[in-house]
Amino acid sequence: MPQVDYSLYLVTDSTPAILGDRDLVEVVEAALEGGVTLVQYRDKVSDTGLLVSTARKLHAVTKKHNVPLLINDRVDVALAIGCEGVHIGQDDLELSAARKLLGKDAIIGVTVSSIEEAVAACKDGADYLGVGTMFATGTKTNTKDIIGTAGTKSILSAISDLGKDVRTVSIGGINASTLQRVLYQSSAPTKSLDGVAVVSAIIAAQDPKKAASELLFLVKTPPPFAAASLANTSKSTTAVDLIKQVPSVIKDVGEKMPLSHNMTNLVVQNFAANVALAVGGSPIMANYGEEAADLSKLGGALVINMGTVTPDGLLNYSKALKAYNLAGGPVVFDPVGGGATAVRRAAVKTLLAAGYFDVIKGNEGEIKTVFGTVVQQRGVDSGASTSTAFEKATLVRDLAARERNVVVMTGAVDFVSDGERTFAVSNGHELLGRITGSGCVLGTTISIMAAVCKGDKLLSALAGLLHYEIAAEIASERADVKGPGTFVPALIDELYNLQKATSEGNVKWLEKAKVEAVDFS
Ligand code: 3NM
Repeated sequence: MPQVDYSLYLVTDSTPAILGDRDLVEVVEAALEGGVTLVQYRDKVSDTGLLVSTARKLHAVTKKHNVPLLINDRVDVALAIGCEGVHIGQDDLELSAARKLLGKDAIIGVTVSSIEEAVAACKDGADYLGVGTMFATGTKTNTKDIIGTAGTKSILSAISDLGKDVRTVSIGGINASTLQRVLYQSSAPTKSLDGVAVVSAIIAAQDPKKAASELLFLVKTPPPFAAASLANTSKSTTAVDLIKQVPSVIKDVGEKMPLSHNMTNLVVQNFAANVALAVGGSPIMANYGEEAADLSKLGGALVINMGTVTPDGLLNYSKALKAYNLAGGPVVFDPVGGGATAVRRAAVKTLLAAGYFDVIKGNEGEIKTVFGTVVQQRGVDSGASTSTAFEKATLVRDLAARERNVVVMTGAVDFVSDGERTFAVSNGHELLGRITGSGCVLGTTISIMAAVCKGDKLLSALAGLLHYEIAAEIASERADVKGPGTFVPALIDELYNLQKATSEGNVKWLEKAKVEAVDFS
């Protein structure tokens, strides 16, 4: 069988809501001209006679473009027109029967939404899997599970463990704004998606040819937020080497004064703006999502801090997140109090589905919530720790690997990981736990480092942690600091002093860094 290209898989829909009053065959032909690599004719309602005649017309145009045509569900229609294969759902004819009818050369794909279904389909000889549902979609509302990039990644890992060479495409809610992230974040270390399947992003597009060619370009191009990191193939792996690079990050901040766009809670607006300035950034506290398209083009970073989340706020965060993802500007997520209420748990899920976060920073309760563990936080505080250091490090590593980003868990010992490199940082001071917003402004600090250090997001988080926590240590030792009240201005002073000293080449303060690689062996 010739090699099938699964990059951009068009699934048709003939309903007026998607196709409008246009002719399906013409729309598919335009999509083929735009670069669609595989077509599935999916029509759940038409009579067999119409199915066969439409399929025949579609086959004529797909053949012209050397692209295989598959029929959804109906093996009889595929046999009648002699096309290249079928796609079957979990409730359709079983795979072995379809194979018997169509023969070994036919392309047979199966819809799967769990590891069990994926493993069974692979063992039964599927050529490819349609893995979904990625995101909730109006095109098909009776889907079983919304599995997101995390669920997709676990399915890819399971297939790769089987040692079977089965192709995969993701389906559900994939369009120009989600496509690159889907491919990037779903990718497991040993297996990536081969492409994406779309319905409305092409069939409902005003110009299906243009839509297809844009989507195909996006399939072949790394997402803007990952390009620098993917291009950097020589990231340092040891604590010593990373610490050596911290001064250059802080110096860069001093030179570039990157924008730190904060969509943060009511409590810390002023404090966060002061910290941003002291660290060397340029703060803007802009909570209106519409502004993000312009602000995201200024080379800075965004902080989304859901400490005082509202329905309106959530819409604004999602809008801003998408704008920064598109511009390649780093986004730091601070899921404040994420485990405190059902509303916040839902908000975390909504935001994770809305876009890509370069860094997720939170306390133990918050990071557990983002991972999906049900915890009950007491307000925005983490509450008493229930995990060992090793468990925390493992959680941070696993979440970072799942999201393909950097995760920072704050605490007496902080953990930071990009899924491959994991470090424990023992800097900081008890007084940080006695003032409001100390975690929030760490998020702001990290955003500023991230804006100038896109090639190594872990390094940017580490630079932010060390700058902030060592400043806190130095502030706490000052004679004028008598407690939390006097600690706040001293902390702002010392953040400023460390920026200034580092920019002038004095990096002695970094000798205080207590960073250790976590050994998982
Ligand atoms: N199958 P759109 S979701 C046909 O999850 C189909 O198995 C799905 O449409 C599944 O690209 C879906 O417009 C519809 O979101 C996808």
